[in-house]
Amino acid sequence: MELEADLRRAFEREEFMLCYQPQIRSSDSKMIGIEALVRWKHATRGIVSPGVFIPIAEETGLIHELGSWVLREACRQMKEWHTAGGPLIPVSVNLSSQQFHQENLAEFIISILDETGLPPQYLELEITESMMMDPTVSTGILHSLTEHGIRISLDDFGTGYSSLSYLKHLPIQKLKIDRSFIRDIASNANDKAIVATIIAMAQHLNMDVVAEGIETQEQLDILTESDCRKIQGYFYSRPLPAWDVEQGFFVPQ
Ligand code: G
Ligand code: G
Ligand code: MN
Ligand code: NA
Repeated sequence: MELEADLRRAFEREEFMLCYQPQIRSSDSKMIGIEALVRWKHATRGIVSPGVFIPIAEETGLIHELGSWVLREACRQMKEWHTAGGPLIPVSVNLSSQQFHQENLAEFIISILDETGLPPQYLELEITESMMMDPTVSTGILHSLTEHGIRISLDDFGTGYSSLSYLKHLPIQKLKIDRSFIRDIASNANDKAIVATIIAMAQHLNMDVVAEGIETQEQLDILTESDCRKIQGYFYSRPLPAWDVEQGFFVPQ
Protein backbone atom coordinates (compact mmCIF):
# COMPACT_ATOMS: atom_id res chain seq x y z
CA MET A 1 0.00 0.00 0.00
CA GLU A 2 1.29 3.39 -0.98
CA LEU A 3 0.53 5.14 2.29
CA GLU A 4 2.27 2.35 4.19
CA ALA A 5 5.49 2.73 2.19
CA ASP A 6 5.32 6.48 2.66
CA LEU A 7 4.81 6.00 6.39
CA ARG A 8 8.01 3.96 6.61
CA ARG A 9 9.92 6.73 4.86
CA ALA A 10 8.28 9.48 6.90
CA PHE A 11 10.73 8.91 9.77
CA GLU A 12 13.82 9.48 7.60
CA ARG A 13 12.15 12.46 5.99
CA GLU A 14 11.21 13.86 9.39
CA GLU A 15 7.63 14.42 8.32
CA PHE A 16 6.00 14.03 11.73
CA MET A 17 5.20 16.96 13.94
CA LEU A 18 3.29 17.46 17.16
CA CYS A 19 0.45 19.86 17.71
CA TYR A 20 -0.61 20.75 21.23
CA GLN A 21 -4.10 21.42 22.53
CA PRO A 22 -4.38 23.30 25.84
CA GLN A 23 -6.52 22.12 28.73
CA ILE A 24 -8.01 25.11 30.49
CA ARG A 25 -9.42 25.79 33.95
CA SER A 26 -12.58 27.70 33.11
CA SER A 27 -12.74 29.62 36.40
CA ASP A 28 -9.66 31.69 35.50
CA SER A 29 -8.91 30.57 31.91
CA LYS A 30 -5.51 29.29 33.04
CA MET A 31 -3.78 26.55 31.10
CA ILE A 32 -3.50 23.50 33.36
CA GLY A 33 -2.20 20.97 30.87
CA ILE A 34 -1.63 20.37 27.20
CA GLU A 35 -2.21 17.34 24.98
CA ALA A 36 0.30 16.38 22.29
CA LEU A 37 -1.32 15.25 19.03
CA VAL A 38 0.75 13.89 16.19
CA ARG A 39 0.48 15.14 12.60
CA TRP A 40 2.04 13.83 9.41
CA LYS A 41 3.16 16.41 6.87
CA HIS A 42 2.99 14.25 3.75
CA ALA A 43 4.98 15.55 0.77
CA THR A 44 2.01 15.49 -1.62
CA ARG A 45 -1.09 14.80 0.47
CA GLY A 46 -0.50 17.64 2.91
CA ILE A 47 -1.36 17.11 6.57
CA VAL A 48 -2.58 13.56 7.17
CA SER A 49 -4.72 13.00 10.28
CA PRO A 50 -3.65 10.48 12.90
CA GLY A 51 -7.14 9.01 12.53
CA VAL A 52 -5.89 7.80 9.12
CA PHE A 53 -2.29 6.81 9.77
CA ILE A 54 -2.34 5.51 13.36
CA PRO A 55 -4.39 2.45 12.29
CA ILE A 56 -1.84 1.79 9.50
CA ALA A 57 1.02 2.26 11.97
CA GLU A 58 -0.68 -0.24 14.28
CA GLU A 59 -1.18 -2.85 11.55
CA THR A 60 2.41 -2.57 10.33
CA GLY A 61 4.16 -2.40 13.69
CA LEU A 62 5.41 1.11 12.91
CA ILE A 63 3.46 2.30 15.94
CA HIS A 64 6.46 1.44 18.15
CA GLU A 65 8.79 3.77 16.32
CA LEU A 66 6.08 6.41 16.00
CA GLY A 67 4.98 6.12 19.63
CA SER A 68 8.60 6.43 20.80
CA TRP A 69 9.13 9.50 18.66
CA VAL A 70 5.95 11.13 20.00
CA LEU A 71 6.87 10.43 23.62
CA ARG A 72 10.43 11.69 23.25
CA GLU A 73 9.42 14.81 21.32
CA ALA A 74 6.58 15.71 23.72
CA CYS A 75 8.85 15.31 26.77
CA ARG A 76 11.70 17.20 25.10
CA GLN A 77 9.38 20.06 24.14
CA MET A 78 7.77 20.33 27.57
CA LYS A 79 11.19 20.33 29.27
CA GLU A 80 12.31 23.08 26.88
CA TRP A 81 9.21 25.15 27.72
CA HIS A 82 9.74 24.66 31.45
CA THR A 83 13.37 25.70 31.14
CA ALA A 84 12.39 28.78 29.13
CA GLY A 85 10.07 29.92 31.92
CA GLY A 86 6.79 28.59 30.51
CA PRO A 87 4.04 27.36 32.83
CA LEU A 88 4.87 24.26 34.88
CA ILE A 89 2.10 22.12 33.41
CA PRO A 90 2.10 18.47 32.35
CA VAL A 91 2.03 17.22 28.76
CA SER A 92 -0.43 14.46 27.87
CA VAL A 93 0.58 11.79 25.37
CA ASN A 94 -1.80 9.29 23.77
CA LEU A 95 -0.73 5.65 23.86
CA SER A 96 -1.88 2.93 21.51
CA SER A 97 -2.71 -0.51 22.95
CA GLN A 98 -0.05 -1.92 20.60
CA GLN A 99 2.61 -0.05 22.55
CA PHE A 100 1.84 -2.26 25.54
CA HIS A 101 3.17 -5.21 23.50
CA GLN A 102 6.58 -3.58 23.76
CA GLU A 103 8.60 -5.29 26.44
CA ASN A 104 9.60 -3.03 29.33
CA LEU A 105 7.25 -0.24 28.23
CA ALA A 106 7.34 1.31 31.70
CA GLU A 107 11.16 1.23 31.84
CA PHE A 108 11.31 2.64 28.33
CA ILE A 109 9.06 5.59 29.21
CA ILE A 110 11.04 6.25 32.38
CA SER A 111 14.26 6.23 30.32
CA ILE A 112 12.77 8.91 28.04
CA LEU A 113 12.09 11.06 31.10
CA ASP A 114 15.70 10.59 32.22
CA GLU A 115 17.01 11.39 28.78
CA THR A 116 14.94 14.55 28.35
CA GLY A 117 15.11 15.69 31.98
CA LEU A 118 11.34 16.04 32.31
CA PRO A 119 10.23 15.21 35.88
CA PRO A 120 7.66 12.35 35.90
CA GLN A 121 4.86 14.44 37.39
CA TYR A 122 4.83 16.45 34.16
CA LEU A 123 3.99 13.46 31.98
CA GLU A 124 0.45 12.18 31.67
CA LEU A 125 -0.37 9.13 29.55
CA GLU A 126 -3.76 8.86 27.87
CA ILE A 127 -5.16 5.40 27.40
CA THR A 128 -8.66 4.70 26.13
CA GLU A 129 -11.37 2.83 27.90
CA SER A 130 -11.45 0.17 25.19
CA MET A 131 -7.76 -0.51 25.80
CA MET A 132 -8.62 -1.77 29.27
CA MET A 133 -10.17 -4.81 27.58
CA ASP A 134 -6.83 -5.71 26.01
CA PRO A 135 -5.04 -8.22 28.24
CA THR A 136 -1.63 -6.83 27.25
CA VAL A 137 -2.57 -3.50 28.84
CA SER A 138 -1.48 -4.95 32.13
CA THR A 139 -2.20 -3.59 35.54
CA GLY A 140 1.47 -4.15 36.35
CA ILE A 141 2.68 -1.66 33.75
CA LEU A 142 0.16 0.95 34.87
CA HIS A 143 1.22 0.50 38.48
CA SER A 144 4.94 0.80 37.62
CA LEU A 145 4.22 4.01 35.75
CA THR A 146 2.18 5.58 38.53
CA GLU A 147 4.67 4.46 41.17
CA HIS A 148 7.20 6.56 39.26
CA GLY A 149 4.90 9.55 39.48
CA ILE A 150 3.58 9.43 35.91
CA ARG A 151 -0.14 10.14 35.66
CA ILE A 152 -2.66 7.99 33.80
CA SER A 153 -5.71 9.48 32.17
CA LEU A 154 -8.66 7.59 30.68
CA ASP A 155 -9.43 9.10 27.29
CA ASP A 156 -12.75 8.97 25.36
CA PHE A 157 -14.46 8.04 28.62
CA GLY A 158 -17.97 6.67 28.21
CA THR A 159 -17.51 5.21 24.74
CA GLY A 160 -15.77 1.91 25.53
CA TYR A 161 -17.40 -1.43 26.23
CA SER A 162 -15.71 -2.19 29.48
CA SER A 163 -17.26 -2.15 32.92
CA LEU A 164 -16.66 0.42 35.61
CA SER A 165 -14.88 -2.07 37.84
CA TYR A 166 -11.44 -1.11 36.53
CA LEU A 167 -11.92 2.38 37.97
CA LYS A 168 -11.78 0.70 41.35
CA HIS A 169 -8.72 -1.45 40.68
CA LEU A 170 -6.52 0.54 38.37
CA PRO A 171 -4.34 3.54 39.06
CA ILE A 172 -6.18 6.15 37.00
CA GLN A 173 -6.04 9.79 38.07
CA LYS A 174 -8.17 11.44 35.44
CA LEU A 175 -11.24 10.88 33.25
CA LYS A 176 -11.65 12.66 29.94
CA ILE A 177 -15.32 12.80 29.02
CA ASP A 178 -15.63 11.94 25.33
CA ARG A 179 -16.70 14.76 23.09
CA SER A 180 -19.64 12.74 21.71
CA PHE A 181 -21.44 13.49 25.02
CA ILE A 182 -20.64 17.18 24.81
CA ARG A 183 -21.68 17.86 21.22
CA ASP A 184 -25.45 17.95 21.87
CA ILE A 185 -25.33 18.64 25.59
CA ALA A 186 -27.28 21.89 25.19
CA SER A 187 -30.25 20.15 23.57
CA ASN A 188 -30.04 16.56 24.75
CA ALA A 189 -31.14 15.96 28.34
CA ASN A 190 -29.69 12.44 28.32
CA ASP A 191 -26.23 13.66 27.37
CA LYS A 192 -26.45 16.32 30.06
CA ALA A 193 -27.45 13.72 32.66
CA ILE A 194 -24.68 11.32 31.61
CA VAL A 195 -22.05 14.05 31.76
CA ALA A 196 -23.26 15.27 35.18
CA THR A 197 -23.13 11.68 36.44
CA ILE A 198 -19.59 11.11 35.15
CA ILE A 199 -18.46 14.34 36.82
CA ALA A 200 -20.04 13.39 40.15
CA MET A 201 -18.58 9.89 39.96
CA ALA A 202 -15.09 11.23 39.23
CA GLN A 203 -15.36 13.57 42.22
CA HIS A 204 -16.46 10.74 44.50
CA LEU A 205 -13.56 8.62 43.28
CA ASN A 206 -11.15 11.53 43.83
CA MET A 207 -10.30 11.67 40.17
CA ASP A 208 -9.69 14.64 37.99
CA VAL A 209 -12.20 15.14 35.21
CA VAL A 210 -11.80 17.00 31.92
CA ALA A 211 -14.52 17.57 29.32
CA GLU A 212 -13.41 17.31 25.71
CA GLY A 213 -14.75 18.92 22.58
CA ILE A 214 -16.14 22.14 24.06
CA GLU A 215 -16.94 24.40 21.13
CA THR A 216 -19.50 26.88 22.49
CA GLN A 217 -20.16 29.15 25.45
CA GLU A 218 -23.44 27.31 26.02
CA GLN A 219 -21.66 23.96 26.41
CA LEU A 220 -19.17 25.60 28.74
CA ASP A 221 -21.98 27.07 30.89
CA ILE A 222 -23.67 23.69 31.26
CA LEU A 223 -20.40 22.09 32.31
CA THR A 224 -19.76 24.83 34.82
CA GLU A 225 -23.26 24.25 36.27
CA SER A 226 -22.35 20.57 36.58
CA ASP A 227 -19.16 21.54 38.42
CA CYS A 228 -16.70 20.59 35.68
CA ARG A 229 -14.09 23.32 35.37
CA LYS A 230 -11.46 21.59 33.29
CA ILE A 231 -12.06 21.96 29.62
CA GLN A 232 -10.45 21.03 26.33
CA GLY A 233 -11.89 22.06 22.98
CA TYR A 234 -11.98 24.43 20.06
CA PHE A 235 -13.83 27.00 22.20
CA TYR A 236 -10.51 27.76 23.87
CA SER A 237 -8.04 26.48 21.34
CA ARG A 238 -7.54 24.11 18.47
CA PRO A 239 -4.44 21.90 18.55
CA LEU A 240 -1.58 24.30 17.72
CA PRO A 241 1.96 23.91 16.44
CA ALA A 242 4.62 24.46 19.11
CA TRP A 243 5.50 27.96 17.91
CA ASP A 244 1.88 29.10 18.29
CA VAL A 245 1.70 27.60 21.77
CA GLU A 246 4.77 29.62 22.69
CA GLN A 247 3.05 32.85 21.69
CA GLY A 248 0.45 32.14 24.37
CA PHE A 249 3.16 31.32 26.96
CA PHE A 250 5.57 34.15 26.45
CA VAL A 251 3.72 37.03 24.87
CA PRO A 252 1.54 39.03 27.28
CA GLN A 253 -2.12 38.89 26.25
O1 G B 1 -5.86 15.15 16.42
P1 G B 1 -6.96 14.37 15.82
O2 G B 1 -8.34 14.75 16.15
O3 G B 1 -6.81 14.25 14.34
O4 G B 1 -6.74 12.90 16.42
C1 G B 1 -7.41 11.81 15.91
C2 G B 1 -7.14 10.60 16.79
O5 G B 1 -5.74 10.26 16.79
C3 G B 1 -7.53 10.81 18.24
O6 G B 1 -8.21 9.65 18.68
C4 G B 1 -6.23 10.91 18.95
O7 G B 1 -6.30 10.41 20.27
C5 G B 1 -5.30 10.07 18.11
N1 G B 1 -3.92 10.50 18.28
C6 G B 1 -3.40 11.73 18.09
N2 G B 1 -2.08 11.74 18.36
C7 G B 1 -1.77 10.48 18.74
C8 G B 1 -0.54 9.85 19.16
O8 G B 1 0.52 10.45 19.26
N3 G B 1 -0.61 8.52 19.45
C9 G B 1 -1.76 7.81 19.37
N4 G B 1 -1.73 6.50 19.69
N5 G B 1 -2.94 8.37 19.00
C10 G B 1 -2.93 9.69 18.68
O1 G C 1 -9.26 10.72 20.97
P1 G C 1 -8.72 12.02 21.50
O2 G C 1 -9.53 12.57 22.60
O3 G C 1 -7.28 11.95 21.87
O4 G C 1 -8.84 13.05 20.29
C1 G C 1 -8.39 14.35 20.42
C2 G C 1 -8.75 15.08 19.15
O5 G C 1 -10.07 15.63 19.22
C3 G C 1 -7.88 16.29 18.94
O6 G C 1 -6.75 15.97 18.26
C4 G C 1 -8.72 17.24 18.13
O7 G C 1 -8.41 17.21 16.76
C5 G C 1 -10.12 16.77 18.38
N1 G C 1 -10.78 17.86 19.06
C6 G C 1 -10.31 18.59 20.09
N2 G C 1 -11.16 19.54 20.47
C7 G C 1 -12.22 19.42 19.66
C8 G C 1 -13.43 20.15 19.56
O8 G C 1 -13.73 21.08 20.29
N3 G C 1 -14.30 19.73 18.59
C9 G C 1 -14.03 18.69 17.76
N4 G C 1 -14.93 18.37 16.84
N5 G C 1 -12.88 17.99 17.82
C10 G C 1 -11.98 18.35 18.76
MN1 MN D 1 -6.54 12.10 23.80
NA1 NA E 1 -11.48 11.70 23.29
